[in-house]
Amino acid sequence: QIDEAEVVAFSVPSYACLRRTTLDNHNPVLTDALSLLAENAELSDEDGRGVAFRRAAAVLKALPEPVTGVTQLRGLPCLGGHSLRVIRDILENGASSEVEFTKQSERFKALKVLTDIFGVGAKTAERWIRDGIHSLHQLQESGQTLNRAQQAGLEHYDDLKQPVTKAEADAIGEIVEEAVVSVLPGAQITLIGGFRRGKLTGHDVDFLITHPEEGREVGLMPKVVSWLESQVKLSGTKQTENTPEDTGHRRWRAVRVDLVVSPISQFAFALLGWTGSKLFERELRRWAGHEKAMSLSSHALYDNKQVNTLHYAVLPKRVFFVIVAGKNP
Ligand code: DGT
Ligand code: MG
Repeated sequence: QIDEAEVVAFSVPSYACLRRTTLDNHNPVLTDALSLLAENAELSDEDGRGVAFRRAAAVLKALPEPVTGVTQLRGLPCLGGHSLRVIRDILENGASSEVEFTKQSERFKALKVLTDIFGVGAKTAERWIRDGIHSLHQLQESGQTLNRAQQAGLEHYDDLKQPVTKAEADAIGEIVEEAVVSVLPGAQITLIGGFRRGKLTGHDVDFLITHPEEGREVGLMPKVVSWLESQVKLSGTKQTENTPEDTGHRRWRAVRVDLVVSPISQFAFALLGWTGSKLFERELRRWAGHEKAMSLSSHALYDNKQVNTLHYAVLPKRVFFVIVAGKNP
């Protein structure tokens, strides 16, 4: 039994955006468990619980060493009774019964499989599950009508489930850059999302597009999309066009791409707002609002006491798609 006085106690700011957090953390078993419960809550339309588990996981991610006992967590923010129960369970028994139960549950497994299809959200998956659809096979057999995104998602399911590497993100960056400068010379693209935070893999590749001259970016997105459609086939059949020697790492594969266009006057806010993580952005906005009486969005930052000084100029322009791409053979 460890003497309580010898136990390291931690201290972290309560707003996640005020903490320094590294890519790797010292408590992956605990943070994975809490993240799984967060995911389950989000997929079950329980966003409040989802955020609570995300916040708890984020606090553990910020700790400088592994947690060995719950007494070390005394006084830490964002650790509610439920999260603490899960943590204690893991520290004392090696696993959390709730996490293990969730992982094994048919409902969670079905929600995961179905929402892993590009274009399928929690609501749609929920409806399908109510209709007895729990697997891709059952979905295909069911005769459910799928929209275009979902059809592409199903067609490229295995590809899209594979994490995107930084090398692939860079290769896609070159294609997107070519598209963007072809339709608007002088336009600039910036890698955003997880890769901008230094992650080595991601579930998609996110880019922010702007032009140094305000207004030139208007109408850009449909042109970029048509260029890509004509040049790389957004959900085409490039795989079958591989020559026999062009297999292996150079084969074509589908990757999720998320493009955001911003006028240069909003670029800084868009860059900050789309770099993530989702929890970081949420906390930054909460901190701005509660502590600074200011409103932060991906478009602007304004002082709540002088609301009239700044207006939202335009609505966000954003498009998601699946790009079937690789290095040109
Ligand atoms: P990933 O792709 O799984 O490696 O991780 P991230 O962090 O790249 O996440 P992703 O791609 O879903 O989103 C990139 C960032 O963009 C995210 O961290 C916050 C922001 N973001 C995502 N979805 C939305 C949205 O619907 N609205 C706004 N304003 N921002 C969003
Ligand atoms: Mg991303």
